Amino acid sequence: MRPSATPAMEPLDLEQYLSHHRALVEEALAQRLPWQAAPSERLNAAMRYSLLGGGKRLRPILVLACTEALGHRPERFLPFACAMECIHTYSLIHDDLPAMDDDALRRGRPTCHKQFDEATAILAGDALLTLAFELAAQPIAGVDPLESLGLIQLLAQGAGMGGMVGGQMLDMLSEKKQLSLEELKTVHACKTGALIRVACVAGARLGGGTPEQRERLANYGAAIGLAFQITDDILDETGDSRLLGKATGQDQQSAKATYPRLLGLHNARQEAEHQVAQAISSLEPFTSQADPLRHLARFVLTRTH
Ligand code: GRG
Repeated sequence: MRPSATPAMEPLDLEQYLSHHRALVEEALAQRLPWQAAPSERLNAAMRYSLLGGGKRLRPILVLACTEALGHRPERFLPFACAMECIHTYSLIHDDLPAMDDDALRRGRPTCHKQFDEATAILAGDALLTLAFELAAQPIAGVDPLESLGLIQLLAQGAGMGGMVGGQMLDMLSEKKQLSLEELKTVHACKTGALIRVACVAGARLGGGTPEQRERLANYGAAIGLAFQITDDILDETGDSRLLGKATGQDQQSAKATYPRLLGLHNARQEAEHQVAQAISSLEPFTSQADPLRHLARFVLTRTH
């Protein structure tokens, strides 16, 4: 049966939680990454321009919040969390290129290829993807290196042909096709959902979760991943491009299949709410340490950017 309403949650200042965790991630991205290893100042500048130029930091925060749900302090896990943000940022840089979405604005600023040039943007994306694996391979105190190896594999699967890149290919091929709802769900699950789910599973595994806890956090991640993408489709139709920091109406212009187009705005919103309710119910056996995850699930639905 569909859970119709989300259960009551303890109050939590999500804004404060998000800004604290965003600051942790941003400090780590700016100060702790091996920037001095880049022999090209231009490549370094393009990578930093995109990586340090805003963004919600949702994926790294999910890694950290899942470890916290299992009773850990988050700082130890920052290198892996940063790896997730590097992969996400690379995907945005490449997605904005003329050969893909051809966007001029991202996170409220000129896209990487507009600020630099196309070749530099391609290389900055490539270097961020590679840097992600360097970070994910950093030993973490208290985490078995074999577990880390498994997480590197998980990251590759979520980011690669079976996940985000595969989903992007399906998405591009689908631009001129009528997709069924099931097909659209597959595109979304791969393109956007895979990385969000990986963030949650990685947090569960880094935090030493039991098989049941891992499965529950994986289900949480899959559900909020879908809710996130449906909300993204809705924001493309109804959102404010100034708040979003990118152009809106892109999907309509390209006649792309989206949740609002296939289901109508009202039903698309209901489906996103249903996914959020599912996500929250996946967390049922967790203590109040999982409250940030519960609140984050609602944030995915109500976000304006
Ligand atoms: C180019 C390999 C490759 C993949 C691109 C992520 C992606 C796949 C494309 C981005 C296109 C897009 C707008 C997808 C919708 C969902 C999404 C990933 C939005 C951007 O993520 P946010 O909202 O961005 O987390 P910030 O800027 O907050 O980090």
